[in-house]
Amino acid sequence: MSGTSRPKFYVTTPIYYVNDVPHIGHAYTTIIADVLARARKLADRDVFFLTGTDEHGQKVQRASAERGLKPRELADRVVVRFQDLWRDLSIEPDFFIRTTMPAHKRGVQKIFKKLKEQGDIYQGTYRGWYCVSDECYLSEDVPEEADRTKICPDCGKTAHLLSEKCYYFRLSAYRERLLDFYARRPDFVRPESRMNEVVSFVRGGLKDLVITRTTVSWGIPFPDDPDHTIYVWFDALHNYVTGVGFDENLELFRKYWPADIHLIGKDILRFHAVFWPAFLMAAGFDLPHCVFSHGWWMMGGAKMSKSRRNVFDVNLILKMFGPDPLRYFLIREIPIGQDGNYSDESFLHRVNSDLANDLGNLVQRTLTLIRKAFGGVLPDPDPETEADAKLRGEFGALKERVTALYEEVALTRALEDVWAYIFSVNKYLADEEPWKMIGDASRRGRLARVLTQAASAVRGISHLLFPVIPGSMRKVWAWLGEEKRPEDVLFRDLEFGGLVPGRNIQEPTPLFPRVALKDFLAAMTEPGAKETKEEAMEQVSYDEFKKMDLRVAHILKAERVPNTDKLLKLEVDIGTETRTLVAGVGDVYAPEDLAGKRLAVIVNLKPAVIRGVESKGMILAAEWQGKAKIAFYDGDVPAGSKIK
Ligand code: ME8
Repeated sequence: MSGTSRPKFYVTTPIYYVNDVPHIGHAYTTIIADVLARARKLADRDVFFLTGTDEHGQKVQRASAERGLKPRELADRVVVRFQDLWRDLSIEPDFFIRTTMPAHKRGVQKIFKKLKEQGDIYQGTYRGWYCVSDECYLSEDVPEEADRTKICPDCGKTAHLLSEKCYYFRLSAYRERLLDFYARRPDFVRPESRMNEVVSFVRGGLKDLVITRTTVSWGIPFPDDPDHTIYVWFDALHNYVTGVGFDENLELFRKYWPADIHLIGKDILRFHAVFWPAFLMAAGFDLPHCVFSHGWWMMGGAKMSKSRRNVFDVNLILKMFGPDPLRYFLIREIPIGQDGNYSDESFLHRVNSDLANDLGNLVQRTLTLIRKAFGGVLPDPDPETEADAKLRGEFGALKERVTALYEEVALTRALEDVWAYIFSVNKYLADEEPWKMIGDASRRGRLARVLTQAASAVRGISHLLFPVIPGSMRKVWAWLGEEKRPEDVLFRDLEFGGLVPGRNIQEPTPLFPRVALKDFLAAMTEPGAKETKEEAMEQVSYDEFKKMDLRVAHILKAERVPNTDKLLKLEVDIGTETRTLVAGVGDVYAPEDLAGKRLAVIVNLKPAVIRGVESKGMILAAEWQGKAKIAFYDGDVPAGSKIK
């Protein structure tokens, strides 16, 4: 690829919370970013692609306590799940940032110190509701006699009243500058409809922002006042500057900042399009070029999310199909910006119809014919006829359009255009009927021309599709006897006639497996398949199992943990002593149903403090349809009996 003056392109995804494992929604944003990064590289841009994880805050702190882990331990486990999934989906970021990295923490502290010194930050007290699920302050004003809890209007979970000392960021002072910025840069937020939303929000007036917490210890200490930690969102947003070198690799930072595209889901638009530019203005950084907000993947009419339990196991699809069908489906099915509904039927239709039938068959048919007719080596062809020239000409126009559509982030349309061309090539073959020419010596030159044309089209199509389905398209180039990989050739150097005569064309294997709907539905509806499994199943030795002290326990007393939806505090007799446990089963079992019951408990689990109650052990229960099901012992098994 060419010299040093290539324009840069810096693309980011949100950094994802590590309270839970990744699902299809996270995969969607990250696949779009990967496709853009690959397409820009082929357009000769110097690309930096950043993704990562958001590891601090109350949500992660709480999720780790529920599992009896330290926040860092939970983060270390979950981060691997993200990294593994990205690898399995052929997603190749240039850097994976974790907000627990020391360089990130130092960068954030440096920026906050500067903002404080220059008067953008001041001290105060906050009183209002906070939704931990969204890590978000509710905007409503609080009356004197307020309820302690309130339903969060965004996610429907319970928000709790907070009253704590904090630092504020003077966001209100940035209203005019923001409006002026939006007016100058109407493309700052895309799609356009989202820009309008942002402008009317800011026009409506901006309140100063709470930016520190005193009741959340799992965060970056606020400079010179370590009783406060930085509110997780303002720690997280700064990953976009620290992940690209601020302030420890300034050469890298100067090269790539500002970001060209921050890709996000529409749920977090305000943070990126209002608060983030205000912070950057205050800190004196250049502003990003674009915040691109995409729609939501829904299932059964609701946004897919782990907390709603309407996500399916991405790993199952990967096991059956490899990465490319899912990448293709997510990009092709809905234009970025709109919401889309996932169904197993629509996924499989795209695989069987678009990938296996249209594209897979074209590749298979063309290469197999070349092997059959010429032993895999194309001889010199006859000159082009009008139909041959038309196929070539159409490719030239397609390349112009598709590369422009990649540039505009119109990825669905780029794929639609490539597919229209695939139809043309399939029609060309149907019209020319090369299979009827095999063995006819007088038509050898013509046959060579038709197959050269088809193979050139396959080669070109594979190059244009490379950003979306890289693994399969690399295979096609290798079968065509190309010495280079698609990523080694720039879009502008791609020519229709790039096939060198005399090269050896390989025997293709089926590119995309065709799967029958009933087999796919059966696999997807197996127990557990709809839910992403929490941990990869590792084998354990008997010695490891033996370390767990499992006992029969008798429940003496059960009561709800105040202000929680599903936590119960249980007093249990484990034979040798009475213990207190906290169990997340209160949404299924009422306390009065549990008193007197016998069940299995792991008694040597490290104690954990959950909502202020020390839990010394854990009850065992099955998880079914998102709810706990406890197996009770009937009869009179004594408390303390060993389970092995
Ligand atoms: O919000 N459809 O992290 P998060 C489409 N840590 N995209 C979806 C989706 C769905 N159903 N569900 C999730 C956070 N996403 C913060 C971000 S950035 C400085 C901090 C994607 O783990 C989408 O990109 O809740 C959404 O914005 C993001 O995951 C939210 O991920």
